[in-house]
Amino acid sequence: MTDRHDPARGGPPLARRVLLATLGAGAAALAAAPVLRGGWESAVAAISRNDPTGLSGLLPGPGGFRYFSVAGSVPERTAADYRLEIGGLVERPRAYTLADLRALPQTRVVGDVTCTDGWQVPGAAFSGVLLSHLLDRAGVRAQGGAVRFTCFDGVYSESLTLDQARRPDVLVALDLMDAPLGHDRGGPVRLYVAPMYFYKSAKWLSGITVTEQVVPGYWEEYGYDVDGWLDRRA
Ligand SMILES: Nc1nc2c(c(=O)[nH]1)N[C@H]1C(S)=C(S)[C@@H](COP(=O)(O)O)O[C@H]1N2
Ligand SMILES: [Mo]
Repeated sequence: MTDRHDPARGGPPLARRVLLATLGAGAAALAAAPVLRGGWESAVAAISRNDPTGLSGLLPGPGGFRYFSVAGSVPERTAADYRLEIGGLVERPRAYTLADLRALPQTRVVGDVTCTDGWQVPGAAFSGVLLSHLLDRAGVRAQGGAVRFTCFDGVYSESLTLDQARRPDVLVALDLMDAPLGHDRGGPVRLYVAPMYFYKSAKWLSGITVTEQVVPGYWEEYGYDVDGWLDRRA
């Protein structure tokens, strides 16, 4: 068995999901089936929002998205105080402001957002700077083999191999449906990794570090696939 959470395999019906979300906040949930980890994810999101019923993580938010944060509260960053630091194994480390990022060539990527919990947002349009463009500007050194992402929530992290990071459908996203990303969606800047489960798309992005090898991210420490492909043939 793999650690994938393929919705095509079918999850429990909604009522059971609610129950799992309520009861799943224990170590047993981590050791159990992938479906239970979906419940765990809901439970963490719900607890972090101070909702003991576990229901809020199951309700669709604006545009069909559901709010997830493993951090209890996340500071807001504005155009004045937002910075994205790019460093690690690069020739030219630097910090970008939001205006710097907006001044770079913008790319629009449309994908079907899919969470391992089973919810989907078809045809989500994210726009921003290609990650490959930022990596080229920074100049990846010969030893660089992977990219690690850190977030200003102070908790979440993700990673991609350099090959994955250079795909033309991987964005440092500033807009969703042609409007600036709001705080709940991970704004002002989040990652959008279109070909992978949405847990790869780190919200509140604040750091991009080129490393030698992949460093497993937050959910990957709990058993999620480091390669979060929606479709293995991608
Ligand atoms: N910083 C941060 N990024 C994150 C997460 C998180 O908890 N913290 N959750 C991930 C998961 S599991 C999902 S499904 C999506 C949820 O994004 P949304 O809240 O915009 O729907 O963000 C991903 N990126
Ligand atoms: Mo998720």
